[in-house]
Amino acid sequence: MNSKLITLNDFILNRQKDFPYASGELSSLLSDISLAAKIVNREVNKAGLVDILGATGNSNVQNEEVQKLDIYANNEFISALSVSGLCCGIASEENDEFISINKPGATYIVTMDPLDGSSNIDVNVSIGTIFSIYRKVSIGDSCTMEDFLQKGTEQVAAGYVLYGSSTMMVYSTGNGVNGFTLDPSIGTFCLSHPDIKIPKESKTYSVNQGNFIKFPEGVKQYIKYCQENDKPTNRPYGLRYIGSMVADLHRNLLKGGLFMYPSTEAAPKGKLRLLYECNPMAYIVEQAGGKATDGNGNRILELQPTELHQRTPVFLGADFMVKDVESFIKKYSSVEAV
Ligand code: P6P
Repeated sequence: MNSKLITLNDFILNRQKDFPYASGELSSLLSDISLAAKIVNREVNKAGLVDILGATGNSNVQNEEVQKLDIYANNEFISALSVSGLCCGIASEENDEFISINKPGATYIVTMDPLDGSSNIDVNVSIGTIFSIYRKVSIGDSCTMEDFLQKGTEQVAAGYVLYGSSTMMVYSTGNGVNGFTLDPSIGTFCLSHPDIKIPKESKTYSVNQGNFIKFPEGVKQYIKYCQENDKPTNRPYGLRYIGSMVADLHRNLLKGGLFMYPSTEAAPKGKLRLLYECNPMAYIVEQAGGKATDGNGNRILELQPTELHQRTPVFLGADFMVKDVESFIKKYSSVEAV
């Protein structure tokens, strides 16, 4: 193996030294997640060849059509986390209630979206897995709702797997963000994007422009601002929107920009879920030097969750762009959306 290659497992173990009291359990849990990611990747890569495309004909708690690969991915990550011996509970987008794992002494809980963007599976657009890891805070061996309703600031790790032109795992344990690309020839994630930082020079905004008419007035005015001709501020910005949060966020992380999923009339609290989409992504973005809020000056990571599947408007990416859109939202907050 190339001596320059740093594998994910080597990296995790090397970084463990950053935490003098680390027991190695978090390292082991991250390795278990990466194994499940490789298994899911194998099925994602051949989804067009086996009977795993398409919908199951059922809907999940979000009232979204459940894709066959959603269920496969959910089962794989639940299985990996259950056998790890380190996780005592899982909150998944695919499950109405949290899953309690009877592992006396297990000290972590995980929130996850096992296959985000799954509506794109059948058209071969990049999809992803999003995860957050928290310490168990409740008393006793079994996890309780209290363990899952922790603020995002309490995350001990968060990350995503992007099943795209290559498969990557990007995560942080609070000491910066690092990206690993799966080398299929050796079946190993290798360090490819060390110490990711969001570029300061950002020229892209990412939003479902089709919802424009439903956005709050301040968001509409900000989008118009993005489209104005002003060379000194790199405007007009480019619009990039894939419709898979992991893919859109990953592009912003590497190329800069602002990702927005604002509230709309149809979704007054926004569409994206706090526990397993916005919090992990906000953690990653802040660790990469960016900013993540609900558009009204509230840091995503400081929002107090009250239910497993609650939603929040989300604006995350380059610090100055989040501040800009917030200034427009504040300026027009008294103007009703028209
Ligand atoms: P819309 C995918 O369904 C998802 O949950 C995110 O991955 C993505 O950012 C968003 O919804 C896309 O939603 O309404 O623009 O199709």
